[in-house]
Amino acid sequence: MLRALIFDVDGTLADTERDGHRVAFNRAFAEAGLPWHWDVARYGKLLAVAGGRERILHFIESDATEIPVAQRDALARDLHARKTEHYKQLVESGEINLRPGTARLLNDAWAAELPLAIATTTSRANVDVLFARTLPAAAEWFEVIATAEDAPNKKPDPQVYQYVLERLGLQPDECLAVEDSALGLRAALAAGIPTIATVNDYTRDQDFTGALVVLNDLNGVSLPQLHAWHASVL
Ligand code: XBP
Ligand code: MG
Repeated sequence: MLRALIFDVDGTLADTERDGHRVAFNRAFAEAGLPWHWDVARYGKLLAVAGGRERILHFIESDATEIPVAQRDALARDLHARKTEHYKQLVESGEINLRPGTARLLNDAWAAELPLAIATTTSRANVDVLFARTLPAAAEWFEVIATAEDAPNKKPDPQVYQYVLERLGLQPDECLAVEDSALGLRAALAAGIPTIATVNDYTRDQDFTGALVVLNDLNGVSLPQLHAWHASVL
């Protein structure tokens, strides 16, 4: 029986990466006087590393080896904190919208009293500002909002999903996860949660083996359809 829906945020509920997080990283680099710039294609490759701070560290290790090893952690932490401020400003200025079908599906689940949760790798501040700007009612819709602060081991580690399951008090097979990326899918599956994929331009060609279904977006997806997909694995 399906007792809860667990949503990823970045790439799933909203297209946040190309015009949100990527731009915010570049603003933080420019502000710090660094000559780094992540274009759309390069950022797509960098998304293989989950977590913004981890992504910056990975970039330093490959492209900025002149930064002394002893300074890298602190630099990545500082840049990431500034990046979060730039991201919040971008969202507040209306640059980021929800993806098709997401608001309606969340609303339907809320109306049907099907519990909702969030399992994301991003920081809590980013989730709060996104909901405040795009879906003000949403803050009270989610029984659990689990973010980087709750689960430091980033996807594909299942930690954030395990945290959500514990907080919901549910078994993995009583839930359905909704993810946009292979990393997210692997995290949810590693926690034992049946998962549907809703892809975007960055993730379309990734390996979604194990997903119940792979969709272009959530437009037209109904609650009965979600129940049917979930029932198909049991
Ligand atoms: C999202 C991430 C995050 C964002 C940037 O993955 O990996 O790192 O790209 O946000 P998922 P932060 O959608 O699988 O949760 O800079 O706050 O990490
Ligand atoms: Mg995602």
